[in-house]
Formats: sequence, C-alpha cells, structure tokens
Amino acid sequence: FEFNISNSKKRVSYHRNNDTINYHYGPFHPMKPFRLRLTDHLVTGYGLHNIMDLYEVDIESNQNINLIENKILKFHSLEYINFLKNLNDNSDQENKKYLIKNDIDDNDCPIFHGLYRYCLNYTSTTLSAINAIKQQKSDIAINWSGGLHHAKKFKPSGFCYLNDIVIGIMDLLKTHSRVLYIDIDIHHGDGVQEAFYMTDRVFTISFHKYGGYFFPMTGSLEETGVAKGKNYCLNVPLMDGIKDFEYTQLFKSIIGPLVESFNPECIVLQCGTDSLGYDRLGTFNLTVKGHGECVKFVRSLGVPLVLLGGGGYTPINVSRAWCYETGIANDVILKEKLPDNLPFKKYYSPDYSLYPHLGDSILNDLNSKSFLNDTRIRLLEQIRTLQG
Ligand code: V1S
Ligand code: CA
Ligand code: ZN
Repeated sequence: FEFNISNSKKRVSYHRNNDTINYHYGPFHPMKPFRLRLTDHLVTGYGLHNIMDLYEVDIESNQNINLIENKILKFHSLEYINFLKNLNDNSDQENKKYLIKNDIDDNDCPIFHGLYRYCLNYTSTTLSAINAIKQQKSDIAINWSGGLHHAKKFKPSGFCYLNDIVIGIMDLLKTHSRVLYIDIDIHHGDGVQEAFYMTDRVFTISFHKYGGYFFPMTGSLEETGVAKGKNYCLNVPLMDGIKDFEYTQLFKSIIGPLVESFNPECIVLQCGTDSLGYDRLGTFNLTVKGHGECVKFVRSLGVPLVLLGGGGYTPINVSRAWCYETGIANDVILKEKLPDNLPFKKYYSPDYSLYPHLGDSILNDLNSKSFLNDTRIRLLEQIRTLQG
C-alpha cells in the first residue's frame, strides 16, 4: 500500500479476538461470524497489521471478567445476564419460559453453543477499543466484531444479544461529556437510540431503510428524543436502492453541521455493511467505496473515533468493506487487486478486486430527489434547534 500524503497521521488500534469467528448461529442463519476471519485475512494480506497497534482480546486469560460483567450490568438487567450465563445449566423448559415471557424471537436470536462466551468476546473487544480512546492511546480504535445495535436491556433482538455499543458508550461517558453515535447499517439502530433517548450527552443518528415490515420497523423522522434528550436523536429513513452519490451527499450534509453544533468529544461509528449492494438482507446499492466514503468523512472531522462492525450478510463484501475502511482509518490507499496468497481467495472470483463495481442487476432507486431534499431540510431544521 502507499500512504496518502494529504491528511494528518493518526494512531490507529485494531481490536480483535480469535474466538468470535468460531461461533455459529446455525446453518440457515444469515449472520456468519466467519466473515470476521475473511476480514482479518484481507487486513493482514494488505499488511495493515504492521502499521496499527494490535490488541488481541482473550477473555479466557482475562483476570478482570468481573469488571467486564459490572460494565455489562450498567445496561442489561441482572435477570437477563443470569439467563444468558446459565443457558447450559438450566433446563430447556426454564429457558423456554424466559423466551416466552420476554417475547424473544429465537429464530432471529438462536441459543447456540457457547453463546455467553461469544457475547463476552465481542463486548470485551468493544470495551478494549473504548479503553484505547479513553486512555488516549489511539485516535481511532476498531472492533469489527462489535456493533450489535438491536440488543435491549432485558432481551436479545435482531441477531444481537449484548448491546456492546451501549455498554461501551456508557463506559466512555465516565471520561467524555458528549458522544456522537452514527449508524450506517441498513437497519435502524433502535437499541442504542432507546438507551440514550432521554439524555443530551449522547446524540444518536441512524441511516436506514424504513417502511413496510422492514426490521425493526422503527426509526421514523418523528422519533427525536424526549425530556433532556429532546432533539438529541435523529433518524434518516430511506427507501430501497439508494446509491453512493445520493447517500454520501446526504450523509455529509447532515453529519457536517451536526458535529459543528453538538461538538462531540468522541464519535462511535457503527459500520454495518448490509447497506452494500447485493447484501443477502439489505436493499440499498452502496459500493465499498461509497460506504467507505462515509468513514473517510467522519475521520476528517478530527474527533477521536471508534469504528464498530454490525450487519453484513454477503461475507466477501463485508470483508472487502471492513478491510478498505481499516485502510481509510490508517490513511493508506490499498491496491485494487487483492493480495497474492490470500486464504479463501477463490471466494472473491471473478474480479479479485477490493472494490468491484455493481453489476446491472441492482434494485431501482426509489428515493426521489425531492424526497431526499425534503428529508435533508427537516433534519437540518432539527440540528439548528441545538444551538442556544
Ligand atoms: N430481514 C431479515 C431477517 N432474516 C432473518 C432470518 C433469516 C433466516 C434465519 F434462519 C434466521 C433469521 N431475520 C430477519 C430479521 C432480523 C434482521 C436483523 C438485522 C441485524 C443487524 O444487521 O441490524 C445487526 C446485526 N427479522 C425479522 O424480519 C423479524 C421476523 C420479523 C421475521 C422472522 N421471524 C421468524 C419472525 C419475525
Ligand atoms: Ca442504521
Ligand atoms: Zn443490519
């Protein structure tokens, strides 16, 4: 790779754990932790591991598991944590009772082998990234295994069990007075929005598909926060087929003024890649470059930054985007041609490119110019109320 000459150098840390990739939601389930292995291979293949601080998180050898559980309990209920912790020891009947009582969809959130350890893994990796920012060891800290934005206080939702984002931001609030949370996963970041709906210390904004029965069916323009949190929450509801130019233009025209007004001390960016074209669940048309453009823009704002993963159901494209964005964090330009000797390289056929172009079989863009323009005007009006 070559270093970009334009921007200032930033200290970047990459937080990972070797264990998360081994878990399985089940053969028919779209969430594949294996995509993290593909991502790591690409990141290493391009040599990015040589220029970042690497943090290998290992909960087995972590002496401070109690400390981590205390942080988890600042958000999740003790009853829920005990449920997750004791899944294997409890009878199936006892477990079923909790599922029914709390209206948990165990197709979306199956109970699989080692579930609690999986949760502790991705959550402690997010906490490791947050810690690097708190201690000012990094300007940008990355955890692609985190970003599970749907989990609620009492229950899992939409493939998410522990809300590592909420847990991480609550920890960050001990040292930082204002945190901005941005969510470019195609789904509404409902769990994070709900957790900070009443506070003016965390501003949440989610870009997502909204309409029909699209999960989780929340995130309209009207949801803007309550009490002290009034106007400290924004939603950008979009329709099928949005493309790079329209999305990045809207993104920059909102995030720019928002950062100016709210003046955050840290930004947490959830980089769910189900907003890319050809996603198994998503219906947007972003390319790796368009998705990465949002990350590039947020980086350019010069605020300490945590990059988290999230959704993304076409593993080869998930890994392309997160590798490209690891490059962006480090301000390097990666060769389009994928590295030689890349494990699983055949998966990337026929183009073997880091940013293949979208073909013709993409969905129509249902977002008209006037719809996008009206949306932008509404959002900018809300941002203006922040001053004074
Ligand atoms: N869209 C979608 C979708 N697909 C599935 C699914 C498919 C096959 C399986 F074996 C298991 C589940 N579930 C959904 C969605 C949940 C999407 C979660 C996105 C998560 C994220 O990317 O934002 C962050 C990691 N669930 C639903 O649409 C809910 C149902 C409405 C459909 C299925 N069931 C059985 C009832 C409720
Ligand atoms: Ca979103
Ligand atoms: Zn999603």
